[in-house]
Amino acid sequence: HYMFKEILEQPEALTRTWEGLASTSLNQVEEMDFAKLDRLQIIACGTSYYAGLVAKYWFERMANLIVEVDLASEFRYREPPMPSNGGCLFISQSGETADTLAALRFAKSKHQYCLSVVNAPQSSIARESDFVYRTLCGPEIGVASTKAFTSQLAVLFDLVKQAAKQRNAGQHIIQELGDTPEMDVINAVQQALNKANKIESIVRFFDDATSAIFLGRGQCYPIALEGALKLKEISYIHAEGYAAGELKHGPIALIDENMPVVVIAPYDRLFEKTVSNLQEVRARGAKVILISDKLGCEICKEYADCFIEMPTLHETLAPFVYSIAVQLLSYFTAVQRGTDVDQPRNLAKSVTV
Ligand code: F1P
Repeated sequence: HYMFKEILEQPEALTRTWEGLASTSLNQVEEMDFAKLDRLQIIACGTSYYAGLVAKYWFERMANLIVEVDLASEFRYREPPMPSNGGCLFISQSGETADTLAALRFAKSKHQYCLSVVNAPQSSIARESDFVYRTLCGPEIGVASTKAFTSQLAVLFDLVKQAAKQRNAGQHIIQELGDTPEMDVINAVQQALNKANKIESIVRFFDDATSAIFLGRGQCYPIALEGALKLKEISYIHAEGYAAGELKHGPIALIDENMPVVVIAPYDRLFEKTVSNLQEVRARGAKVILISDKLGCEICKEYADCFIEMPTLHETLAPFVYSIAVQLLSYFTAVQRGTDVDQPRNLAKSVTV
C-alpha cells in the first residue's frame, strides 16, 4: 500500500523538510516577526487542523504567544474580527483545499499577514500567501495523510523555535531540548517505525469493535484526535478522540467491554492524570491499549491490556513519535478488515469544492 510506504518514509521526509527550511531561511528576508504579534490565528482542515492544534501547545508554552486554531470551514463563514497586530497561519498539504483558500482570502481582505505551510509550492494557497514554508515530504498518494502531517509538525516546530527566539521566551525549554532536537526526532521516529510488527500483533483488540476511543492530554490530545480520524477514515470503525480530562463529562458513558480505548500517555508532567483516566475506563471493562514510553509502560503494567512502547524523548517532541504509533495502528486495523486503505470510500485527497 502507498499508505504503508508513506508511513515508513517519515524519517526521510522529516530530514528533507528540515534541511529545506535551513536553506529557505537564508534566502528569505520577509519572514514573520513573531515579536510583533499579539495573537496568531491558525487555520486548516482535517489532519492539517490537528497539526495546528499541536502547534498551539508549542507556541503557547515555548513562545508565550496566544494562539487560536480554527477549522477553515467555520472560520470562512464566521468571518471573525481580526486584530490589527495579528497574524494568520494556514496549513494545507495540497494547498488547494477550498475552505482553507477561502479563509486565506478573507484574512487577506482584513490585511492580515498570511503565512502558509504547504506541500505544493505552485498551489493556490502558496501563491496567495505572504510567506510560504514548504514541507518536503514528496507527493502523498494515500488519501489519509501521514508523512504530510509529521512534516507539517516539523515546519511548525521550526517556526515555534523562531518565535521563541524573537519573543525571548521559552529559552529553558530550548536548552532542555539540546542542540539537535531534530536528529532526536528522526531517530525516535525510526525506532517507533521498528515497532510495526508489535503494533500489527495487537489489532486483534479491534476485531469485534464497532467503536473505539482515543485519549490524550496536552500536546498528545491532538494526536488522540488524529488517531481517531485515521481509524475512521481507513477502517470505517467509528472512533472519537477526547481530551482525557473530558472523559467524565460525557464520553465515559460509552465505555463497556466492547470498546477498545487507546490511551496516549508519554511519561510527562500530565502522566499521572492520564493514568487515573485510564483506570476509570478499565474499571468499566474497556480493553485498554496504552501507548507510552518505557517508564510509562512499566508504571502501568497492571492497568492496561496491551502496550505499545515508544522511545523516550523530551515531552515537547512526543507528537512526532506518537503520531507514528496511531498511524500504524489504524493502518494494520484497516488491512485486517480488508478495506481499500489507499482509496477509502467517499474520501478525496484534496477537497477543492
Ligand atoms: C485537508 C484534508 C486532509 C485529509 C483528506 C481531506 O487537506 O482534510 O488532511 O487527509 O485528504 O483533506 P489539506 O488542506 O491538508 O490538503
